[in-house]
Amino acid sequence: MRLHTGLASLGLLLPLASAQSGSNSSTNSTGAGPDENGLYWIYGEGITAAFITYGASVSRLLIHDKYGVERDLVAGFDNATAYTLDPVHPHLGGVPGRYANRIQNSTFEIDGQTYHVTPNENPTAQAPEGADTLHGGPDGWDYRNFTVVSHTNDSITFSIVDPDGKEGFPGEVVSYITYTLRNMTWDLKMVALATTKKTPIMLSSHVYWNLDGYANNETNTALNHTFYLPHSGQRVGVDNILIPTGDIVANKQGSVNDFWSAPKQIGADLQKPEADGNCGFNCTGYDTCWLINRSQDGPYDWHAEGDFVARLHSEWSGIQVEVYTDQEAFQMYSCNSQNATMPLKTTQGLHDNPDFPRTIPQYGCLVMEVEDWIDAINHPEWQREKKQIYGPGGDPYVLQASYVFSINDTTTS
Ligand SMILES: *C1O[C@H](CO)[C@@H](O)[C@H](O)[C@H]1NC(C)=O
Ligand SMILES: *[C@@H]1O[C@H](CO)[C@@H](O)[C@H](O)[C@H]1NC(C)=O
Ligand SMILES: *[C@@H]1O[C@H](CO)[C@@H](O)[C@H](O)[C@H]1NC(C)=O
Ligand SMILES: *[C@@H]1O[C@H](CO)[C@@H](O)[C@H](O)[C@H]1NC(C)=O
Ligand SMILES: *[C@@H]1O[C@H](CO)[C@@H](O)[C@H](O)[C@H]1NC(C)=O
Ligand SMILES: *[C@@H]1O[C@H](CO)[C@@H](O)[C@H](O)[C@H]1NC(C)=O
Ligand SMILES: *[C@@H]1O[C@H](CO)[C@@H](O)[C@H](O)[C@H]1NC(C)=O
Ligand SMILES: *[C@@H]1O[C@H](CO)[C@@H](O)[C@H](O)[C@H]1NC(C)=O
Ligand SMILES: *[C@@H]1O[C@H](CO)[C@@H](O)[C@H](O)[C@H]1NC(C)=O
Ligand SMILES: *[C@@H]1O[C@H](CO)[C@@H](O)[C@H](O)[C@H]1NC(C)=O
Ligand SMILES: *[C@@H]1O[C@H](CO)[C@@H](O)[C@H](O)[C@H]1NC(C)=O
Ligand SMILES: CC(=O)N[C@H]1CO[C@H](CO)[C@@H](O)[C@@H]1O
Repeated sequence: MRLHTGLASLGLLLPLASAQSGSNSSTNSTGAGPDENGLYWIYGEGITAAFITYGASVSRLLIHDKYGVERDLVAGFDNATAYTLDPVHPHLGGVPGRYANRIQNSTFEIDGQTYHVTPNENPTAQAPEGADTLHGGPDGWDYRNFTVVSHTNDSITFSIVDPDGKEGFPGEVVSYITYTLRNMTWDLKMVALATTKKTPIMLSSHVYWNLDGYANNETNTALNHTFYLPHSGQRVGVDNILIPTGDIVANKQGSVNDFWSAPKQIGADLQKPEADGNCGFNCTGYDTCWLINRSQDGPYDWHAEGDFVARLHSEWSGIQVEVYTDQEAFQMYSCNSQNATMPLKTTQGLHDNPDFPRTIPQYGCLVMEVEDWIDAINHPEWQREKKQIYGPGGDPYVLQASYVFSINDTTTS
């Protein structure tokens, strides 16, 4: 196969050829390989996680709460095969790609040429397959098995080769996803190269969090989680199927979408009329792309301690996570469409409380996605092309993030 020389300059020349064959020869040299459930485990101080090849998804993320009880904070299934068998509950902890979030009318233009990608959301009479493309299409990256190219005690690297024309996207994309654990911290690094043609690339990590490990005995929602977006006074304006209109909207202080002026519980404003329709037609809640404005204070180091872009905290468990990233937008989805059909894992929930069935109810979780400005490929007026369009010989796409966990035992009473 062809050598991807661009990766060498990134210090990323990995045994792609052997990995491509699907063998496990390179996976067990340093790590232990998958367990009987198809999970690849890695370890850091105070944190343990497991991943699966399907979507390069995180399947377990274990942190001890303020009482010392281990909690599994991410939604998913007990074993790797179950993910592929339940198409109704997708995107569980994986990497949406090659273009996360929605593409208006499933089209975009590069250098005067129009491309049509496969639609998969919001079907209408005129567009029976869908009016837009969500998370890279019906066979986006998080519906495919990645290859494990490296697995050690504290780190795992997955790769995917996305062929030219797949889901309608131009050119081949080769990507490496590396997850590493250290002291109470989950580090993510995603690199992608457009090897043959110019193409849009936008990745993210799509985890359904519940900082109580879905085991809160007072409420089974995440509405009492406190959320804070200190750099996000603006958001991307959307229409009633969540397609960006091009307008950048102010989150006025005290409004439903204001999480910048002070931390606020997710449920705090959902009774306000302004919350109705906030996540699309007939939807009350959040599925919002906030912008991250940091450059006003000059150049910044995205991982400077204390300069997180988002913070989520649950008083019940005491578990807090601060999200650091080099990305310039942040999506939060409050699980508005969950409807108590997604089962909890055996590692989660209450096993003896009839009040709380072992499923995820509406508002029972929270998705947090670091990303670039959504659908910027259809908004040249935003001038994001260098962050969205990649081609052979150019810079690689890079996404970095750190999820820093701690125990914050602040109580409001
Ligand atoms: C994986 O490795 C084991 C142990 O070396 C070997 O027995 C097995 O055949 C390998 N499987 C594949 C698919 O190569
Ligand atoms: C793996 O990492 C954990 C956490 O850092 C450590 O406690 C453990 O000793 C390591 N195991 C091996 C085999 O290195
Ligand atoms: C995997 O999980 C599914 C859903 O919980 C279950 O039906 C299936 O039996 C499990 N498979 C294995 C091999 O454990
Ligand atoms: C992906 O891997 C899972 C096991 O981890 C397997 O059940 C499934 O068939 C694989 N899917 C494809 C498309 O290879
Ligand atoms: C949507 O795309 C189709 C071609 O797929 C085109 O005919 C139509 O004009 C587009 N609609 C809008 C609103 O851009
Ligand atoms: C982990 O972080 C905690 C809190 O910041 C610190 O007290 C501890 O020394 C760190 N451990 C290591 C091995 O760095
Ligand atoms: C709820 O859980 C907390 C923390 O584990 C525990 O202290 C408390 O007793 C539980 N309350 C009930 C009613 O079970
Ligand atoms: C939990 O959230 C509900 C709804 O937003 C609110 O009424 C209640 O006061 C909150 N409870 C705590 C302990 O913060
Ligand atoms: C609006 O949502 C509610 C509950 O989510 C549902 O019962 C109702 O049918 C929906 N209405 C329309 C017009 O879709
Ligand atoms: C629950 O949500 C799933 C996924 O959106 C959907 O397929 C299913 O029809 C819904 N079930 C009920 C009972 O509303
Ligand atoms: C702990 O959480 C509370 C409520 O979310 C917040 O006000 C406080 O700043 C947090 N403390 C730290 C050290 O992060
Ligand atoms: C898949 C596989 O072969 N896993 C093995 C990797 O190595 C560890 C430790 O030697 C074994 O326990 C696994 O079975």
